[in-house]
Amino acid sequence: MLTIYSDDHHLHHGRCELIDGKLMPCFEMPSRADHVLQRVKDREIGAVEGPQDFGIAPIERIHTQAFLAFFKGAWARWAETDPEGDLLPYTWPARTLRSVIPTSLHGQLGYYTFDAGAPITAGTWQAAYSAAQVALTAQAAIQNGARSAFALCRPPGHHAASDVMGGYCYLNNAAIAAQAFLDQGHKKVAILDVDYHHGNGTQSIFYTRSDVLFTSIHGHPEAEFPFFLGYEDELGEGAGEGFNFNYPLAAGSDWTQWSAALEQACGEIERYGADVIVVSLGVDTYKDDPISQFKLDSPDYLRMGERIARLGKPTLFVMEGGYAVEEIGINAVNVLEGFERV
Ligand code: Q9C
Ligand code: ZN
Repeated sequence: MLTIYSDDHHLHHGRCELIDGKLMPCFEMPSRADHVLQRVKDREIGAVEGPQDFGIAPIERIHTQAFLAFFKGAWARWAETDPEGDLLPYTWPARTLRSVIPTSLHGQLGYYTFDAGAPITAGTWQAAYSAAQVALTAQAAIQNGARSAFALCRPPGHHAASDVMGGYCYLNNAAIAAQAFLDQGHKKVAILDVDYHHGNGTQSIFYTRSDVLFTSIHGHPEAEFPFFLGYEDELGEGAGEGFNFNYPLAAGSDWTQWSAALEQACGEIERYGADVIVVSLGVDTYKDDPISQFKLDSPDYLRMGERIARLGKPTLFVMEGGYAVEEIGINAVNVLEGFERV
C-alpha cells in the first residue's frame, strides 16, 4: 500500500492543553506521526511519497473562505503582540450569547473554535495545509486505480467542521478527500470513522447530504469528548436523513463490543452501495491510550483491516488520533496489513 507523508507536520507542535485542571504537554505531538512512518518503513508495506500540491480549491470545497482566511492569518496577528505562548481560545459563543463575528483576534478565535484543544502555533497553518494535501494525494492515487492508499496526516482532522476547529483538528482531511472523490465523478462515498472520539466535524459537514454516508464508532458522548454530538439518534437531516449512523459504546468496550458495532457499520455501508470508502483511522481505541477508555489490543487492528477489506471497495485510510505513542505505529499499520491480507 502506498503511503503519503509530509515532514511539514513537524511545524505544528502545540505547547500545552488543559487536562484535570492542569496545563499538560499536548498529547497530539510530532512523534506520533514519526512512529507511524517508522513502522510503515519497518514493515515494508509499500512506497512512501511526498504530497503533490493541489492548492486551496479542494480545501475550500469543505471549509469556508472566512474560516480559512482567519486560520491562515491568525498566527501573524498573534505574533504582533510578542506572545509567550501558543494562540489558544478562552471564550465561545455558547447558549445565551450571540454568534457575532467580533473584530478582535480572541473574539474571532472563539467564533472559529469549539474548544481549547487546537492551539495555533507559528507552523500550524502550513502543517494542516500539507496534511490536507497528503490526503488529496492519497485520494488521487485511488482515483488513478489503486485499491487502497494511506494518508499519514498530522494534525488530524475529523473534529474540524466547515468553519470550526477543535479537538486537535484544523482542516478535515477525510472530508476534503471524500469531496474530491465526488468532484472527480464518484457518486457515493462512505466514511467509516473508527477513531475513539466521535467525528463531529465530519458528521456536521455531511449531515444534510446523501452523497456521503457517515458512520462512526466511538466513546459514548454522554461520557466522552466531544460530548455534544455523536448520539445514536443523529440520523441525518433533510436530504441526508438516513445517511448518518453513530455507534456510541461504553467505556471499557473491547473487541467483542467494538467488532459488533463494526459489523453494523459495514452493513450500512453495503446497503448504501458506496463506490469508495474513506476510513478515518484513529487508533486511540487501544487499551493503553492515555486519554481513551476502550480496550482494543494490537492484534485486533489486523481484524479491523480484514473486515474493512471484505467490503471490497477502493479504500482511503486517513490518519486521525492515537496517543499511545510507542504503539501507534504498530496499531495503525496493523489495520493496513490486515486490509492487504484479504
Ligand atoms: N481529558 C482526536 O483524537 N481532549 N482528538 C481530551 C482529555 C480532546 C481527540 C481531554 C481530545 C481530542 C483527533
Ligand atoms: Zn480521537
